[in-house]
Amino acid sequence: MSRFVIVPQWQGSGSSRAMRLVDGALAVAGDLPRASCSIVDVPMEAGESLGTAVRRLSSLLRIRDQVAQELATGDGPAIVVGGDCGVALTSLAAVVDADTAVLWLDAHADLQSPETSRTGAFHGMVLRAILGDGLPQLRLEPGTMTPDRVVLAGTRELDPPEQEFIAATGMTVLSPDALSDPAGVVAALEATGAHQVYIHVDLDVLDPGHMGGLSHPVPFGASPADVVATVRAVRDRMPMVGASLTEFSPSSPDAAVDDLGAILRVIGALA
Ligand SMILES: [Mn+2]
Repeated sequence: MSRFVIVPQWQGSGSSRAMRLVDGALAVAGDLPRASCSIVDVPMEAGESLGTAVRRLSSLLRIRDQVAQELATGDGPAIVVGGDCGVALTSLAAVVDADTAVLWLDAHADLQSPETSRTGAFHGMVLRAILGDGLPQLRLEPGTMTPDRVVLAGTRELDPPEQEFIAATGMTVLSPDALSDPAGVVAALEATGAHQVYIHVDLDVLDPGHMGGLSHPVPFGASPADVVATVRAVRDRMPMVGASLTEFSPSSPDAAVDDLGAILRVIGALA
């Protein structure tokens, strides 16, 4: 799979520096083969919450439709490059079926709901939306993806409502250290009973020592080598139906260059 859909969406982020996600998406695109990239022309305006608890909902819905159209018209599955984590909803929706597991590589669980989120930032709610919770206009149909088919990995910053949701559903959560044992991650995915996988990489799964361009860095993360080895081991064992790579947020073009080596190694494992 070597088709990339670049989505410079910032509207799902809660960061005051969310616009850096636009620079990040375009910096990644600049290092990928031009012929294999389509860049979605996302609106720059913030948009409105439309009376809901999701900030900038109107823009998120518009971008969702644009990305869905691009994924539907292009040739075969794609790797969707954010932008914020919210793009994973549309990316996964295009490929998911009942035999698909999700490997969610992220420092955070992204399991807030509109009721529990303090920021209204959709990128903190996206996995919950994938599980069918949240606004009816911005989620998967309930039952499409279920908690028993999700493996969170590299997770190390959970808010109390997320901890409660995980405890209630029995979702599998693997620490960053677990990524040094790719066979263990593969085993967790096989234990879901699914035979194919969707892989989501939020770059904040990486340790801030390896990745500077993060708006929500969390210490004690994984190394790029462990993430790459994990993705390769998973793909050796089961077909990957789609992927997303998100949240690159460089402070400047020079700073972006420092991170692109690690990012391209991860993309190389996904592609
Ligand atoms: Mn995330």
